[in-house]
Amino acid sequence: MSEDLAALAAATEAALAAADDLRAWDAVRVGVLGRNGSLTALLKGLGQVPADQRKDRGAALNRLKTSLEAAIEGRRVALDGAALDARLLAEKLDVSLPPRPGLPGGEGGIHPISRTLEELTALFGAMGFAVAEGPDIESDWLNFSALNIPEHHPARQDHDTFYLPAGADGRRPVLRTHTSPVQARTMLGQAPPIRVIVPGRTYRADHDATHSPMFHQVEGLVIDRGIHLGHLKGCLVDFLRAFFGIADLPVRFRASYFPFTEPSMEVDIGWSRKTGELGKGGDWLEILGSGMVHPRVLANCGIDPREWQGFAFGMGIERITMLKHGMPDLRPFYDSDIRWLRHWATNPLAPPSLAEGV
Ligand code: 2U9
Repeated sequence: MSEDLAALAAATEAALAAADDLRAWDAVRVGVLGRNGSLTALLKGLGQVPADQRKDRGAALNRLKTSLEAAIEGRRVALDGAALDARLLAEKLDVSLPPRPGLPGGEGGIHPISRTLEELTALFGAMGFAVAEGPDIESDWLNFSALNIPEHHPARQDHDTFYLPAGADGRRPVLRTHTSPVQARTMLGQAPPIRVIVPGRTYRADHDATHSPMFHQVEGLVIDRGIHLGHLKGCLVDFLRAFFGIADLPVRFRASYFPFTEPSMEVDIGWSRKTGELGKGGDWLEILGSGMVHPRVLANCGIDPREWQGFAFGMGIERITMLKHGMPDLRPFYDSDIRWLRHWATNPLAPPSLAEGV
């Protein structure tokens, strides 16, 4: 190799070794291979080389170009690797550490929806209820027909259902409008007695300050011999007083209608419309729906209504959470606003305790 080429090779090697970050490396690359780079200048000068030397000089320049490109790329790979190592070291995170709710900001806190779910599980668990879950996408048979809501029943419109494209059977699956299909699945899958609560996401095409197209419900189902309205009332009064932490909370049962229960009752609790305080004030606030499971629903789900009876109930988890804590608006539940979360999240290291009251 002629002297000037050997000098360029040595100078580039030294400059690359001295470049200890990607910015310095890029300056070397541009200085050699760029439009005004030193190698580019040599290549441009090839035309001035006497004709008898031009072939050898051209070949030598090409070999030099290949080897410089390889050296430059090799240095980039090394610097990239070193930068990644440094970043991994600096951003080291111990994922096995517990959340630190004591830190300012309370990161790692429990979302109020999750907290209410934990409370429901603890309260109903103490009354002997298991938790059942099911899919968000259901057949219209499980979401409606099994529950005594026939094809052209107005309840199918009332629920503002989200339909999915039809499957091979020509029927359109739905995003479940309530968690009731899970109780139907439970009855179809296991013999009574049954005692379950079913918390989960539900979907209705509705959106304002008190409605979200996705919201959470908890429903409950008890099936046994000789179950009657007295069991329903005792269970729900005990639950409401424990959940709201008010031992003498007034509870009122009002006749209503649901296709899947007969008789059906809506349940109100006492509160003050003026102050928003629960438990006193002489006004009534609707809190949940309930009833004795319709014999046709039992039969649809493979249970003989002459032998078994049951009660069921349902409520909105956002709604009972808002009422318990005096939250005015439903939408922040899903906004992931860190200031709202810091205010409402609870300590993961202090789960609900029945002894202390949830
Ligand atoms: C089966 C049999 C009976 C579940 C019930 C209600 C009453 C009810 C609403 C309250 C407010 C839902 O969140 S909400 O819109 N639910 O009023 N739900 S009885 O009854 C069932 C369910 C399944 C097999």
